[in-house]
Amino acid sequence: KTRHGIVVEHDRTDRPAQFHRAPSDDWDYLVNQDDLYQFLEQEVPSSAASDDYQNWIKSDLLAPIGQQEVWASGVTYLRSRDARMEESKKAGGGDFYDRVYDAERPELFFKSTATRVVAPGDKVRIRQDSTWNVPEPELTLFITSGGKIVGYTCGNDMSSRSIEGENPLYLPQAKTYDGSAALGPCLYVPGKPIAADATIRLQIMRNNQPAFENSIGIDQMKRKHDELVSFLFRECSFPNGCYLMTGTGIVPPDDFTLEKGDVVRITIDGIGTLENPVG
Ligand code: DO4
Ligand code: MG
Repeated sequence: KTRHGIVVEHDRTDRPAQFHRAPSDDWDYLVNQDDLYQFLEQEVPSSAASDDYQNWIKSDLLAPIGQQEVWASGVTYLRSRDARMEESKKAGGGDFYDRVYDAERPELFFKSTATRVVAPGDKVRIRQDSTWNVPEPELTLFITSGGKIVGYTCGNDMSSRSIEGENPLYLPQAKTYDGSAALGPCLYVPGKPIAADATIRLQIMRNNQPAFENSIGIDQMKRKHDELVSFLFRECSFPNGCYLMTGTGIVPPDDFTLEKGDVVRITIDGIGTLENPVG
């Protein structure tokens, strides 16, 4: 794979949303601009747009990441709080999740370096020492080093529920391992906040049949995007900008676990579909 993808949602009726290959080889420099939308409007000619978005996604798109760190927020939707209280019951836990849902300070954790992030079409992984695994479909913000949200992508926060449920102190092992994150298919740059009524859809295919599917509106999230970003940037700087997954509102039922060969599809309005087989 050789190229990064960008979808620019032009705010003009004569120029609808368009997919472009990144107009520069220096991804970190390109995306870390507070006026990224204006830059793309001026610098990327309409004629450079590609109609062949779906084929690009299948064949040649890198994850939309250079040297950025990937962080994640947790327990930002009621469904996530309830699922985690349930899974940690045997460990005598649960109360943490209830409290963090209502606390002023959100849960933020370091999710991944770029090297562990999987591109569209490539395999995400489940841990061999984990018995209960799920994908977490999450709207993911791209934030510049100046703290401005300039883009969005689909994120998969692959998680081991058995390891996390055993003890909350195992969270980094449940969340961070090779192939535990996927981002893509592109960086979506709308020039304004993503539509408040955007929907996240998760579909898990097994033997070409849907094994689980569900959807949720991003308006069901407890926290505001700016609120999460302001906590993340309190005592951390990000010279190349960073990604922040905003938490999952979709958790499959407790008897569901991912299997090798499943295909995870995460679709968010405006951004497109991030599809990854499970390896
Ligand atoms: O509290 C553990 C992780 C939460 C999380 O990843 C989520 O809510 O999406
Ligand atoms: Mg998550």
